Amino acid sequence: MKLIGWAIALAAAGLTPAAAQAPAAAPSDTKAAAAAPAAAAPAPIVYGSVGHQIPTPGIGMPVPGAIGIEEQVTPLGKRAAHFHNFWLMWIISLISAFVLALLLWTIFRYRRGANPTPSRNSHNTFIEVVWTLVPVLILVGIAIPSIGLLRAQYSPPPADVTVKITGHQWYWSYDYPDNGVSFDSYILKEKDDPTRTKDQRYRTDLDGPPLLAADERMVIPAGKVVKFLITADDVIHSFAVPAFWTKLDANPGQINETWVKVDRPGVYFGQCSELCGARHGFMPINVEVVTPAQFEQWVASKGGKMPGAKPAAAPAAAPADAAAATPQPAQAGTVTPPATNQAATAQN
Ligand SMILES: [Cu+2]
Repeated sequence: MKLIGWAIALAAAGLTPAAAQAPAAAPSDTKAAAAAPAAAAPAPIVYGSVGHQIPTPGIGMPVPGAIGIEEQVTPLGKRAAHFHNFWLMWIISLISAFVLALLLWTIFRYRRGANPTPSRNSHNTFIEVVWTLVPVLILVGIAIPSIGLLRAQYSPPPADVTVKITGHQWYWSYDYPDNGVSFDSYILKEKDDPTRTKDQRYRTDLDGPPLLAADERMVIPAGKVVKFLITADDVIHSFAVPAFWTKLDANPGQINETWVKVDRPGVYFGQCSELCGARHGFMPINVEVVTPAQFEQWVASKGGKMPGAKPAAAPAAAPADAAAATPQPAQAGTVTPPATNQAATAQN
């Protein structure tokens, strides 16, 4: 019993036999950590490297004064935008013009001065059949391509990459379950933002437009089918990237699924599109589309692996692999200042 009592006492003090050996190692770790801040100061961002590609003005972002839909970069988006711009807009414009012309004609032709004795007809079978059938035919004509689009949206082809997207108050987190990569993404504050801490990275035009630039971007490969699994861990958010034709609610306890295939590399911006609280307007979405080779490089820089590479990488060899991957030219600059996310969490 005494032994058990001692064991309990040691455990309570955090000095279980295993833990008891730790203090010997801990001080050296602490020293290393103490020495680290000077040596491992936030690495400078290398713009143009993977994860920090420079956005193209006007592409994948809103443009002041512009109207209409953003240029689409996914097959579904192109199809939907074409349907909207060249069918729906024409149909509703013609119907509106036709109804306006009928109204004007009625107002002038049948005014009291021009038509003192009004007709007393209350039925006209032919015209009643026409004004019932024509709208039905128009609606059927619109419904057929609409249903085809919906079907395409909810019938994803087999995914090459899967990204789980979680909305939080007020930031996004991205997990690549097949690659072992996970990170959070916060808005980049302006340089003169009084809530920005001294060491917190601030936005520049190379990151993206104000209120739309994030410290970490979701990176996906071009020309590949990417499945998005969208959820939330607190309240309802909405994952929206206009250039992808993507807007899907992120509901707690539920996973909504959609997919994209982006052929053109670039940086694409979006925002949470569901009122989710005080800082709803400050949780931007940044998606960087890179070549498949750059994507592999990015996954390695995040400490992950490509699914096919799993059997080759034994656990013991993992650090060596990571080290081998590091010296690649673009890697050095892709390290994000470690303080950023934590500081941002405190700020948010
Ligand atoms: Cu939100």
